[in-house]
Amino acid sequence: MKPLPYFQFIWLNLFLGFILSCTSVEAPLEPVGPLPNPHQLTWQELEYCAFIHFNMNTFTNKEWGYGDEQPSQFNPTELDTRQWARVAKDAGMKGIIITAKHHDGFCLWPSKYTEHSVKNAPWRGGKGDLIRELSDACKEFGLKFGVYLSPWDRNHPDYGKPEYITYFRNQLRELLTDYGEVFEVWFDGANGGDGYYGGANEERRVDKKTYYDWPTTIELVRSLQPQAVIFSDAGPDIRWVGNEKGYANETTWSPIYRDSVYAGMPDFQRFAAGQEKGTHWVPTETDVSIRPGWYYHPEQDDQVKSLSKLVDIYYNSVGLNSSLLLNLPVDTRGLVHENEVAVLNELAAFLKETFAQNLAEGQKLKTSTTAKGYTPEALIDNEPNTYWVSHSEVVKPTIELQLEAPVEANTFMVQEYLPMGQRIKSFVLEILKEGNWTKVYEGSTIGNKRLVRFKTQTIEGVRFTVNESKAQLAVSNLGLFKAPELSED
Ligand code: FUL
Repeated sequence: MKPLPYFQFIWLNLFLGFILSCTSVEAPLEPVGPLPNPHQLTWQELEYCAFIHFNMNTFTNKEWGYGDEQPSQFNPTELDTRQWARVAKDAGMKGIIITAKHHDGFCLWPSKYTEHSVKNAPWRGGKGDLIRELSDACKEFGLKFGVYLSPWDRNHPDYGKPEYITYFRNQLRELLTDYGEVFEVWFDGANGGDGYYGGANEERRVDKKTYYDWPTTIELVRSLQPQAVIFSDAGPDIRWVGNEKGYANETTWSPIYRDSVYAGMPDFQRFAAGQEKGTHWVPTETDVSIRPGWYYHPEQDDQVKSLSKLVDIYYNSVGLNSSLLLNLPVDTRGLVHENEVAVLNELAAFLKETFAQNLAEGQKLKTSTTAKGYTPEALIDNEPNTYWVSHSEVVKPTIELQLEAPVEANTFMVQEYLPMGQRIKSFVLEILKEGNWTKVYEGSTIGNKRLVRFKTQTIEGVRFTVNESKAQLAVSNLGLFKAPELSED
């Protein structure tokens, strides 16, 4: 059959939409699984958090300590977790995740199960507990608090044997019992290799699939902190984005075939895009450091990422159905360095100015289809829990924003209503300028949030067309914004 000319096709759709909205019998909106659980939904709203790498490596100027370091080397001079929390809060971040123990095995809390911790460090006369100080600071500043506990331990003599798993779980129990509510537990996929291992100085390889018996550890987390989401390559709740550069995939499905993934698997990158037909909801988290290293190195003081780089990362993580976990390498004083503070404040000001005013609010919306009982106004009511639904029969549904007067804009935002599942497979964005429609972007998935940037121009409208979706659309928010211009680096 010959395809219909475009205008006839649009009219046919509008007509069909009209007929359908007049019919009284309509099937209720069915969820398209897999679906997020309530804890994942809460996490999804955070979008932007701080990762803090601060531990023994800060003092040895390394990225990966071998495990033979001495607690006496850990001695920050001005450690102030309230400064970290204030910086994160001012930056617009919603939580902090701290490296309680990195691969070298040194513990930032006085664990009962090892001598390799702050209890034998000169800091605070051996009475310090950094995890306590940080969890208190997070509470004070209204931030969520999360822990990174390295499964690999290059200090522990039992690493590689079953006894180590008991040790690892004992530590996890301490962290998840003694410090109040934890929002995220972070398990690194990097593990196994050479190390000190209590003086053995050898290479220890583990079977990453079986050694850790993850299901039992996951149960332990669930029993101690049921609201916490668990991050690892394999989830179960949040997955790695597949790179440490700050960029999510253009196509990012939150569902994956979770049962075929395990933490530390070598070809994990192929899971970066997720899978349209995946069996479990496991959204991505984009972890990236604000400097080249995860840990503080004085020689990198002038290599802090620029505002325009961070903005690019923000759009390519938060704006690509992911969340941004931006690492701040706390320095040897025990403070977030001034250079970081300066650019984080610039980023906060940029984001505030960009998203303060949704230019779509109060404007007219025309949709090619609206299912009975829903209204397009739900898209611009500033309410995340209301949403608009298209008719299941209408193909290529469109949402058109008709501006009362032309405005300068350069950013478009759209969000799917996640409790009903991720549906959109591909879309086109057009702008109306001097009466003509021009395509500015063609993309794939949406999910939690899609941000599209286009050249700053004065426009009369925007048209969002979904070319392909798993089912009828359930869209919760739509926005048009004008971001301030950025100077190139
Ligand atoms: C990696 C680790 O090996 C790095 O040191 C860092 O902690 C990063 C977040 O994850 O896999």
